[in-house]
Amino acid sequence: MNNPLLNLIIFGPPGSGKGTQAVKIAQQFNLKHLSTGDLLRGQIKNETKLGLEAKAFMDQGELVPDTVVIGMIQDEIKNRATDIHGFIFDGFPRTIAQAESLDNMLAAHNETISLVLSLKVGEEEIVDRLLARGKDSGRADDADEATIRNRIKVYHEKTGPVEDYYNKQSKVDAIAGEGEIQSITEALIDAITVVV
Ligand code: B4P
Repeated sequence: MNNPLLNLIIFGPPGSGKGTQAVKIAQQFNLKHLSTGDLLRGQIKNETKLGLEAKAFMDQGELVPDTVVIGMIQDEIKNRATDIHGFIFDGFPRTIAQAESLDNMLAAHNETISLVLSLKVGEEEIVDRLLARGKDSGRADDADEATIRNRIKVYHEKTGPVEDYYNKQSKVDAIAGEGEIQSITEALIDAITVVV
């Protein structure tokens, strides 16, 4: 029998370091890094219909409709390479509906979420980081403080409950997300090593 895949979720508010850390974790454990933010920005860059639809939501700091992101993730799971050891989901799921869909998609492949790594970062630190990134990222959603604060509000309203959803399954490990990027990576690797 094949070993079960290692399926991780890196979770946290915007700017908590999800993307930054997911790249390193994916490399360390040979996982496929799936960032819905990156996938959506790719669609915008290629000026697809989906990208045009998503851009209006993203620029305002609002969530893109569930059906759009769920469809994207479904395709990625279906077309996965055979030599990966699992997935690290970054920026997904962001709503309870997305979390339920992800559980169902994985169950269809006899898979499950192994661990949710929840990065804890204070609100003012997040605002500082995103404003700093906005100086050269060209991202409209990082460009002004009002949009960044709206993203944080949307996070509390719609995405925060996703942590409770996985807490009920005893799958969440909270990790301090402030400080040196490398020490946070090491704390994440230690937490993952417990479940591998
Ligand atoms: P994302 O691309 O997921 O945007 P993000 O939350 O800002 O990314 P992330 O949290 O990974 O950034 P990071 O901390 O690494 O989403 C963008 C938008 O897409 C959403 O608002 C939404 O509209 C849409 N979207 C995406 N997924 C969706 C979904 N599932 N459903 C609906 N809509 C969806 O980086 C932040 C900055 O902090 C960087 O500059 C980094 O260098 C810095 N940083 C990281 N760690 C640090 C540390 N320890 N110390 C100092 N700085 C650090």
